[in-house]
Amino acid sequence: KLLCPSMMCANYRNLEKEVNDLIEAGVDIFHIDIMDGQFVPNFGMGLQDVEYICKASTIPVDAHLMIENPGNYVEKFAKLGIDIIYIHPESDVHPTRTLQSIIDLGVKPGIAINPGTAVETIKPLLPFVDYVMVMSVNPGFSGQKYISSVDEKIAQLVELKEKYGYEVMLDGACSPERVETLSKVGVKGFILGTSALFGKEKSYKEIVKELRSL
Ligand code: S6P
Ligand code: MG
Repeated sequence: KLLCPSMMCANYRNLEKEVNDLIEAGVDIFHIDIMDGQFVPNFGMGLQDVEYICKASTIPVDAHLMIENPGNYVEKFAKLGIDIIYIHPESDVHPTRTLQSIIDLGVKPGIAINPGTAVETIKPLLPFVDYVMVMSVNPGFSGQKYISSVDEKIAQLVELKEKYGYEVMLDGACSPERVETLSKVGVKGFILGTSALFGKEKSYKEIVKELRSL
């Protein structure tokens, strides 16, 4: 499984230590939430954070673009060294064009889909992507409640993943219990925020070890 710390939940007093401790704990991909205050009613991390984490990291880094018209910004993120870009098809009138430009920039393309977006709606995009990230909370904030109606969508996307060649990821309220049950049904990657990784008594190393063993 792929364990992906959501860096907006990290301790900003010492980002360098957070990055190093997480790498040492054995996480797989850093997840960076980018928000524009339009597509979602919040602001996330900035380009300086992206630049710093990309430079400091020895593992892949993704950018989850919760912004309007993501196509206007993908080049900026590619230049900073981002390895995977997730766009929301809900905020892009030309998602296939944007996904193609992500591919042309040498970055791995992904889509993140809101709890209210059906698989049927995004089916034409599946041949273009390496990752489909199911949002199990409405995007914008950490610490929200899991919306269980997405379980059906997860099953549909797992069913289609070999045909189109992508991995299914999950973002939002990924607790250890959910990592366990959903990895068994074919979800490959988990975005870890306050539900599993950050603000706990145990060290990142212990938590990652436990999550791996589930
Ligand atoms: C929120 C963002 C997510 C969160 C993550 C937090 O919209 O896209 O990546 O940071 O889901 O995790 P948790 O466990 O606090 O819900
Ligand atoms: Mg996210």
